Amino acid sequence: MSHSVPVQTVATTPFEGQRPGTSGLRKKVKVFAQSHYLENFVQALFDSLDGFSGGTLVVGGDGRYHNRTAVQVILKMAAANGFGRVKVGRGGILSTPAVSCVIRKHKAFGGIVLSASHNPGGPDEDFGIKYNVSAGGPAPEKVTEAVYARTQTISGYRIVEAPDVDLDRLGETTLGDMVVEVIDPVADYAELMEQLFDMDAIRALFAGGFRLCFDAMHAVTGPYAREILEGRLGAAPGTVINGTPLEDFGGGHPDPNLVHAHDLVEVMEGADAPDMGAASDGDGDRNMILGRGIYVTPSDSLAILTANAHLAPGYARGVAGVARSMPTSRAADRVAEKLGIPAFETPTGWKFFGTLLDAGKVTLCGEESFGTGSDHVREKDGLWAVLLWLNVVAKRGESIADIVRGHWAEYGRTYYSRHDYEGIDSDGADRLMAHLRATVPGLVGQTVAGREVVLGDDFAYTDPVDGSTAAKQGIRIGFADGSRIVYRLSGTGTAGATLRVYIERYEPDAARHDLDPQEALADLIAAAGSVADIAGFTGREAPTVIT
Ligand code: VG1
Ligand code: CO
Repeated sequence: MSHSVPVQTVATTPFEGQRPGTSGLRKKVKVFAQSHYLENFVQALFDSLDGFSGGTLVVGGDGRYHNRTAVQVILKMAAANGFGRVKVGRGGILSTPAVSCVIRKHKAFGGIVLSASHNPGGPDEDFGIKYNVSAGGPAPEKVTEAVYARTQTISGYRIVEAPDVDLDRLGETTLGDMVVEVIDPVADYAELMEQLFDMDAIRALFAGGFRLCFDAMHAVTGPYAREILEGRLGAAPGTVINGTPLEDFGGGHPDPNLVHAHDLVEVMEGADAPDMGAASDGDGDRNMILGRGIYVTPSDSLAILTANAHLAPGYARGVAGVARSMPTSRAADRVAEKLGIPAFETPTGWKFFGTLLDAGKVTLCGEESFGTGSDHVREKDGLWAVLLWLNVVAKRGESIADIVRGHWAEYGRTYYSRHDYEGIDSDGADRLMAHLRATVPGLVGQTVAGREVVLGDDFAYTDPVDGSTAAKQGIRIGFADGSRIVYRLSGTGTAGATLRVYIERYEPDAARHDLDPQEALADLIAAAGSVADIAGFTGREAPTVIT
């Protein structure tokens, strides 16, 4: 049954700067709202893909301002370009891990995620678009570079002339020859979670009085967390706070860290704090884990989950290998060594984990930026990490603090911190990186911060599965005692530049596991500032955000 709707080819001219960064194309809403801007990018994407005619596309976003408008455009362009079906989340909502899950489960050709993740939302804030391939993961660089190249030569895009689709009613309608299926955004994802975790054990944990506070930060995870935690697992009503997705995330910055998740931090620091605190970001792929009186760094979380994943039914067979992004601390490497499994170090961004996951070389992956995930999907997954922690706590019968301290006692503690200098001048940032590129290799053999420098380079990566390469992925300074300083510029910002400085130090002595990380790292932090002359190049005396 086909309803003929006119397909229009609209003439257009290229926009500059449509190059996807660490995780898709992110710009201010005002940029995306210009006529033809989104359309050009979407057409460039479709022009760069082969063989989707009649295939299925998954579409959803984090619900931020402009989400619904963009979904309607994409539906009409997908119909005009020959997709057979689009599965779109009700209200245009799908978390990033849910998109990955739906693509995989329904063998879709690919998916489009509308999100700028942890960046604020609203008319004056950020928007973003990202393409995921049929395995469910972010498109690799060869795809994103082809899309970018196409945006520079584009002269027209295809779109059907039709009224908007009702995104709020579940079920199927047609747009020309294409079926639009509005799906429950939570159902497929929740079913997958039930297959991975010991739901009975977690239910018993909650029934026994264990209390969790989950801060959805007014972003996409609210409906998922309510359904799974309060609905299926019996956590007390009110466990999920800020659980309704808002277009502007309540004016906040939906980034689950100690600075931005202030509502959660207040609960955890208050009298009668719950046993566990957790938060997720704008699009639901990040997580922060807190215990009573303890903050679990994302790097430690990856290491601890690697050591304990076998306690969850989905990972009972063990972990094949673990991968972390380069700036993520080496805590997971020490677990891998003990387990006798491989550990991989990849550039920043989830797209670099895809080949390793597809090849079965790794089961768990993580990034220091509050990202943890596994081979269940091809994205990092915030709620998944919370559920795995709950599963581990339920099985071990220990508090989060005891689990973390026990881990440190067994493997040593890796003190870790990231210092961000946000919104700095791009030229200064580029000059700082050029200065480091020129001088850091010469530090090898010298003493910095009382330690011998054994490594000084700009990280370059060759994918062990497909041989693809990525250069200039961050300046590394490695010391003989295992300490590291890493510098890189953010690839997700929309204004100016952000310098990220990552600092870590390994401390095997359990008698010294109780230091404040900023104190434990003080000499390395000072060295990081002087080696890069951060004050000189950026004009900043202190970072804007410390995590
Ligand atoms: C940041 C993080 C990186 C993460 C990326 C996308 O990138 O550092 O680890 O993969 O955000 O996460 P950058 O280039 O700004 O450092 V999300 O939750 O924004 O999709
Ligand atoms: Co995110």
